[in-house]
Amino acid sequence: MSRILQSAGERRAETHPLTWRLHDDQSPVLLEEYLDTQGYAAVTKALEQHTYESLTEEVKSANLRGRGGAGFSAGFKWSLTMKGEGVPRGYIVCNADEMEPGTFKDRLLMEQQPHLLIEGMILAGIANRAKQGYIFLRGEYHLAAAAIQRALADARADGWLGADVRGSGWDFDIALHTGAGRYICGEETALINSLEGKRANPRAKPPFPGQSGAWGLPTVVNNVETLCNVPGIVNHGADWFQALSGDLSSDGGTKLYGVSGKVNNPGLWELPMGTTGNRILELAGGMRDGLTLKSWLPGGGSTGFLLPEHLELALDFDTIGKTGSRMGTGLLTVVADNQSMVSLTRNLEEFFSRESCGWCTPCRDGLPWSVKLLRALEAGEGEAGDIELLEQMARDLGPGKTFCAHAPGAAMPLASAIHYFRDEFERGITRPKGEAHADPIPVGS
Ligand code: L3W
Repeated sequence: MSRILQSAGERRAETHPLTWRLHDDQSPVLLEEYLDTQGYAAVTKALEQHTYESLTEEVKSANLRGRGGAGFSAGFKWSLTMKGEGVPRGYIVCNADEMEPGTFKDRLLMEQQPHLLIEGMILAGIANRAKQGYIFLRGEYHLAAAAIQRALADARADGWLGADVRGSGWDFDIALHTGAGRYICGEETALINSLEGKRANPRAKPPFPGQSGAWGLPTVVNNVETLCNVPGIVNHGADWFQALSGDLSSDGGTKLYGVSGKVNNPGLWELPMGTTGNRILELAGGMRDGLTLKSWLPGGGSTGFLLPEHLELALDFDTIGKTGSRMGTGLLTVVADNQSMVSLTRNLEEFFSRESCGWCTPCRDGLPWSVKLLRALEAGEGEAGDIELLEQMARDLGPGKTFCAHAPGAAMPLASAIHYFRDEFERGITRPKGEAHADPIPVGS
């Protein structure tokens, strides 16, 4: 389900830069309509009025932070690639391998507004003097693939891609690359390896991709939503982008927030960055009849569980970061009072265990071990010391112990579930063997 729940009448260009063009019937915005609604105006402006450096500077001062989940400054990433005179070099890679559990925002943008993404990539190409862009798309996203292929062909036919873009003397094209269904390909260096035709193992960083990425050349890897924000910034300026979040957040812009789980009205909304969880849950129509919210994940399986009281907080990178969790992708997964935290955590760790590339020992061996312990607790067959062992494992999977953020991401729901709901884990040791517990979550759900 990639449905934006504000109607076309409510969305405006000045306040909903990502979604204002979208149709209520979810059909894609085609080239002609895109051009009629300021489409590709930012590319024309950038080619006529910007240098590589000034374009990067605009994105940097807008404080555009990566919408893939980590929130790293997009402008800073762009400033890593080599600037100045010389032949075009390097690559722009759009990370469209959206596999974060509970996350479905990039699909909406690609299925319904592929030209916005293409325009953002062209702008990134200009700023970083790249000659080629790649969209690394999650393999299951068939509708997005079709929408992107059509948009690429239309943009190429109209001179926005290919040799001598709009008579500028600069060549830039984009290729669509579909993945084969691995979560780890969302990790940027694993993605680059996969793009090169290698096994998707993450690389050690540094060097960061901006220094040495695909085929050893400077490579900018940005998420779909991040790139879709760039045309607005170039058209209207960094101050306009900053002002979109008003007093709600020091991060600029809007955010595609969403909710899944046992709510009345699951979906997506484009809202000012820093909107509270309470407001987002209200838009989702609250919990389904008879259910109470017990916990929630702020933005994917690799974020930490929070409590209902945290819904009062601004949902932005720094504020949620202070709770020990992360905002991640900003798509909330709600947990109702009749759901088991042990089952939910086991389900997530099973996912992370299956998706580990197996390169680093803590991740390869630690994650299956945590699943084994969680399964025992779920079945009421836990033993004294299991919870302490799980806590130790969450620490051993944490930052700095592995090449990439996969294991630290997996450690977040594990550590936070035990921290906030220890009693549920303890019941896995103390309750009579084999006794069922509330609403177990089946494997693979
Ligand atoms: C230059 C520095 N660049 C950091 C860049 C870095 C990257 C970005 C964020 O994983 C989650 C994780 C996984 N100079 C830099 C620098 N950068 N320091 O900033 O880096 P980082 O390390 O904070 O996070 P990450 O490696 O990007 C973040 C999860 O991603 N994941 C899959 C995610 C799926 C989605 C989705 O579906 N939307 O995001 C896979 O690993 O679990 O928690 O660009 O280069 N000093």
